Amino acid sequence: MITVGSDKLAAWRGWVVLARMPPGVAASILASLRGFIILAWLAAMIPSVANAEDGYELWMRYHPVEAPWLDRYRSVAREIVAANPASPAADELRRAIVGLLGIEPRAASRPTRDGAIVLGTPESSPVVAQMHLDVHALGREGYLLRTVSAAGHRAIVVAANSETGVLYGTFTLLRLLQTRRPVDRLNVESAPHIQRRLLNHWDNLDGTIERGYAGASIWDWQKLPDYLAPRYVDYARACASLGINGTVLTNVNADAVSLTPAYLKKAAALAGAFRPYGLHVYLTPRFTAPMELGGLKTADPADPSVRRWWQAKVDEIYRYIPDLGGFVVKANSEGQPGPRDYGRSHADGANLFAEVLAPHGGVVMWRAFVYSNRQGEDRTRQAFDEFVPLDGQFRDNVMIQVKNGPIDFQPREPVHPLFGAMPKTPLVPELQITKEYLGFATHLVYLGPLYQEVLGFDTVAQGAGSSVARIIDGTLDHHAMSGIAGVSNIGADRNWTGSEFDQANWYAFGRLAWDPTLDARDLADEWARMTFSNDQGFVGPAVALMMGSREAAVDYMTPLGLAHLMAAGHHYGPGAWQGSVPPTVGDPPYFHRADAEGIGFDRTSSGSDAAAQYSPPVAALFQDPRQTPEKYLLWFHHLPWDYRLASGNTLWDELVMHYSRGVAAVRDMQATWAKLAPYVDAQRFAEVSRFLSIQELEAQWWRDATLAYFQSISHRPFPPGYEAPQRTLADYEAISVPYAPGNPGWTAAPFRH
Ligand code: GCW
Repeated sequence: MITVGSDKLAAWRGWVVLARMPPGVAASILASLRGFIILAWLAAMIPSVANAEDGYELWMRYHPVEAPWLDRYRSVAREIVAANPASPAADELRRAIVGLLGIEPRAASRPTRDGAIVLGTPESSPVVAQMHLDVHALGREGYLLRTVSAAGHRAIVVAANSETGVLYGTFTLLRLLQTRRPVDRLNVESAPHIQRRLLNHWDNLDGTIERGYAGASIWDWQKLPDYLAPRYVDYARACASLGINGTVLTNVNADAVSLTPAYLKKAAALAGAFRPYGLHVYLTPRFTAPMELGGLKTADPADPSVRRWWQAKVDEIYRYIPDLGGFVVKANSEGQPGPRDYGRSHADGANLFAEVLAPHGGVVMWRAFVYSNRQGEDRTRQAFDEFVPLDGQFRDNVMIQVKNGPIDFQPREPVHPLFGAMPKTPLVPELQITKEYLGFATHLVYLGPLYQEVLGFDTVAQGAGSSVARIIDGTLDHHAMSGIAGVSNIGADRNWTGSEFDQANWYAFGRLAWDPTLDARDLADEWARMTFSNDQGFVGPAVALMMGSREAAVDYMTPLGLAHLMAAGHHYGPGAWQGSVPPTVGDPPYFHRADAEGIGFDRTSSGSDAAAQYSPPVAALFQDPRQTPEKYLLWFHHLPWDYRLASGNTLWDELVMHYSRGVAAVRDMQATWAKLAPYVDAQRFAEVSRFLSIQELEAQWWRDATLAYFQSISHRPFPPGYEAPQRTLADYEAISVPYAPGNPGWTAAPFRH
């Protein structure tokens, strides 16, 4: 295919437009300098499926607005009144107005005409100060957008208590324009529900990313600190556009080298690039760094020399990065060192860091992702058993970071029983944005519904209405601190996330971090409009496709409460048969427990009793297979193959139906997407199409391989109308994926000096 550079193409289209105009008009346009801007903009106005886009712009895609919105929007965006015209907010607004509306807004120090947009805080902007707006309740990061009369002119004011708040408000105003909402009578106020809204990058210093499917790390450690790639600023813009205010630069499987002066300088350079966007850097200390870097004999948190070492190290870090957010720590988990190695508790370990960070205002996010691989134990129980007794023992600046479910980012899990069980400790939910267990970058799985399911889950910890959202935002237990973390899916791929639609997962995470009560469908709608098209012919089907995609993946991977049936290690593709007999903890057969009688993990009182870790009303539901929601059925119960479900079907038949439905759903997604070609540029359209073909093949692989295996145990026939697997179980078992990405081996993190 011949591709034309987009600027050349734009110029060409401009000439076409010009040639169609009356000669006098064309000449006068060409005569003026502004004419060139108009020309380029007109060029971009012509929709063309040939014009390739590569996804780099994300949802901050300021392409021309169509009539009738254009005139309405132009009339409110003729002038920018900003105390600091070079601020990120003013810069973003200007860039967006030029792109969206094809006009160059005037920069002014006070409104001189109708249609001004005033940006600022009461402190920074005399114009805002004169409006006497009540910004107090907005807090440090909230903002308001209001249509006002200023200096006798009609204006929109974006006001906040900080420049970051102004930036967030500006992005909200832009979202309204990008999604074609009316902006003539604005009255919007918003403040974040959660204070620390973080991306967790699992990026290694060698440029690889654990569970990363979008290429190498975007942090170019080798060129830092002297070279700052422009991409860092675009990253910070994208985060700010959602309200994400923290970024953990490095893998929780930590490398002590990240705390050496050379690397602290690199991290400080990134922090400098992010600072104007309100984005704070966090680091991941390795627990044994005092030994590896400091030459101490121990890393025992009770040892005074260890404390002194950390104190000095943290003081040093803050000299490089005065506004560091704090530490995220993985300890005594999957081979990482930690306080348990010295007979100390997780509270002892967390408090060690908390004590040395406190004078600098830093926090510790201590992960609860600990589990036992001891034979006979239920892996889902351990975090609860280990952490609940520690509730109340953590210092004020410690938060416990808890994965959304008790296993590990499965397509579906019931929420982690720790939510609601540690009322004295602020809990940070950890969601995975990267799709480790969801088909990597080539499966289209919109995670908004998963996040919403988690955040909206009612733990009934303190009576009905004790949702996870209310626990984590601090309102239920009156905590002064709150946070939320998403494991990033960002890499050096041009489109950032390895696929166009995976951008939506970054988007949905960020928006829900700001307000966990938002609706996943609304977020899909916003994202689809901003990223692709506002045409209703596109938006409706695209949103429907996105909204069904997570359930499709659950169906073709792990329906009815099954979990962890992925191939070992890299987690790509099915592997329900993998493991020894009897299965070791962590192997798929350990999780599904299929045998001649039936399938599922008994976590009721007759089994591991993990159901009892939930609050009594919830535990009572999970205890009884008739009351357990079917989506969690085999998570909590081992049931006979002929057990009758609500539908009247047997469990075996229903399993076949779910797997088949998942494949059919992917085919529907393909058919939907095929119809959307007229609305999407060629490059992105083709990529999504090809990825959907891969997904369809792999959904079929998942269905056939998994059912072939379960059938070898259940010995039940496929229900009428349902096709048998395409190949034999032995064929599926023989498939191996030797170099699947993102799987560096998690006991790694060697110390290299
Ligand atoms: O999801 C699992 C991954 C590991 C990861 C670990 C964790 C960073 O398979 O690669 O390690 O969880 O969250 O610590």
